[in-house]
Amino acid sequence: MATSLEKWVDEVAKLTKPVKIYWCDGSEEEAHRLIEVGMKEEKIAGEPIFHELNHKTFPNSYYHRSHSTDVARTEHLTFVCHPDKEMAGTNNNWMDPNEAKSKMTKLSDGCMKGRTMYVLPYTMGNPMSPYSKACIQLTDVSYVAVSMRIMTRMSKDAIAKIGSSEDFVKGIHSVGDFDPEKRFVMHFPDEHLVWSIGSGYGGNALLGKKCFGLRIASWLGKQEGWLAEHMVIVGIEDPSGKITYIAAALPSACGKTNLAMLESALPGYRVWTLGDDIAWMNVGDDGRLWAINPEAGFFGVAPGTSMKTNPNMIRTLKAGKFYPTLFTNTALNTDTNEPWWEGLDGMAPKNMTDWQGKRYNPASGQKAAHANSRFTASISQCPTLSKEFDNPKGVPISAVLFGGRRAHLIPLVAESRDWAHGVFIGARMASETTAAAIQKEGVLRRDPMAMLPFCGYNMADYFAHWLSIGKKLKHPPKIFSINWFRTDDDGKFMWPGFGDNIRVFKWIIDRVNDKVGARETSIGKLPRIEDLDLDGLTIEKDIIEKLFEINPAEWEQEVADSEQFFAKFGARMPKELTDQLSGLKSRLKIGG
Ligand code: GTP
Ligand code: SPV
Ligand code: MN
Repeated sequence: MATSLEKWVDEVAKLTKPVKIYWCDGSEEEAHRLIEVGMKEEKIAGEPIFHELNHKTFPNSYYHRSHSTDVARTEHLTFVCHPDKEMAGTNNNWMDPNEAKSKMTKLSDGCMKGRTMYVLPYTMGNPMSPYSKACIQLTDVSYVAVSMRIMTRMSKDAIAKIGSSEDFVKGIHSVGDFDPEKRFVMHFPDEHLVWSIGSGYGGNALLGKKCFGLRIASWLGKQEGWLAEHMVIVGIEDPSGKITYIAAALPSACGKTNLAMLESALPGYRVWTLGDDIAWMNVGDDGRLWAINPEAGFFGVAPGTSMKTNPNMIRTLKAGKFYPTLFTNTALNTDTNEPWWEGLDGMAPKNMTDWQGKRYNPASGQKAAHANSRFTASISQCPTLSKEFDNPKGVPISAVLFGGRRAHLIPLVAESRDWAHGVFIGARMASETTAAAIQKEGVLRRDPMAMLPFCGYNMADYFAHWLSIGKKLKHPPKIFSINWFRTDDDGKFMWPGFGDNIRVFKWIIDRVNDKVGARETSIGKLPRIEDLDLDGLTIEKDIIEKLFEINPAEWEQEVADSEQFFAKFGARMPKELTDQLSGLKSRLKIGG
């Protein structure tokens, strides 16, 4: 008797009509076979899917160029299909599930003709963890199959875990003909199903990541009492050897991967990596918040990554062994056969092709690598990997951080007054948009908890869920806001960032461990300048003061804008957060 899984695979194959169905086992040997197929047989726009890179300098690394329209997430083509539109909220594009199914069925009829359908069994999280989920993704391209092997725990264990059950997470993916007009990413939260067509790009195609790991998981978390968040998880070791775990939400391309493996500028401090993009957080029996990273790899932004900014990522990228490392839409040094991007150490190569494969002319004023070019690498290669990474229970979180790209207003660091005030800070978060999604860059938009594109249900209910989690925690983490991106009058970053961010984390963990005081202000608790460890840093005192400046006119604007943003959620907005807004107004003496 066929299992539910086998029946489902059969049903999708009848619709999509591949020439072959191949069940992956997630082995190293298999990944190499798939890369061979991508180098020799499969094509995108007439080009092979993979090119082998220089294995002397980049062991086991391969280069991939996407279709030219397929370079980032497409938020405008991403839908949440709850039966009830109100459940999806104004933060999501909504489509009736029946309408979405019939649309996708039409678009998928024969979409895998002439191609292989790969069946990818994987778990999000250590299969031994009570928090992990068994999933199956179907896809018709080797690039996605190989990427999923790096990013998840892919193995037949997932099939064993599913057994004859109907309860598994389903992903249907086809690149179709890459037509942006026929590109959709559809979520069916009640069926634990994601259906995506027309794109091979990470967040649109690696369905365990943003689609399941955040949009659908956030909805499961709401129902089951846990949180699925767009957060990095790190352990910060202080000179006494104590490790304090923190989770930090930053919007796309705002510094999570960098933070995840930061090389400390302060002696005696070390950062241990647990995750760089997604945290699933549960209330433990001990009343603390426990986090796991459901992923197993990094899908990171290449531009700006160097030995100077993020040496541990460069080391990770050069450590390909059991897992291949992929580079997508970077430039290619044609003399050395190495990937290249803006911001990499050293001089730009003399001879290179740009991310579209054309000979690069520096006089063109264009960038050689796409601004959202990325690498895909196994977390197992990271030299700062925490020994708790695979712990099925996860790690206990002592501080939660909310940050963004804010040229003005938001101080380098601020501690919230309490949990509800922290949720208010998260709910009010805003950030300048980046190349991670197809959109205009550099526009300030509200992006609560860095989840605006990823919360799979009504954001007002999500805020209420955050507030309710706080009530369940006997020992809630402290909540902070951070901002590395404040600029001066010339538009230059005032804070050096990267490895120097440890100075901020030192203050944060000292606050958590009750080792340092703070000054109360209208917007929260700020460090006393003398408590910040700025040893070895040349930065003028007035710049430091500017990083903490509270500008009344700017705050008045911020409050008015937040009020408008909250109003969009109508009566569903929790009163606790509108009360927080009134409290902030009266502390700032606005409208009083
Ligand atoms: P996603 O993978 O899209 O979720 O992004 P991310 O949040 O992991 O961002 P990432 O760490 O890849 O950083 C994105 C860009 O921000 C890179 O170009 C970095 O060089 C830059 N960046 C990261 N940290 C800092 C910092 O502390 N200061 C400054 N000025 N730039 C930073
Ligand atoms: C992001 O855009 O936040 C990413 C890349 O981390 S993607 O996986 O494409 O969402
Ligand atoms: Mn991300």
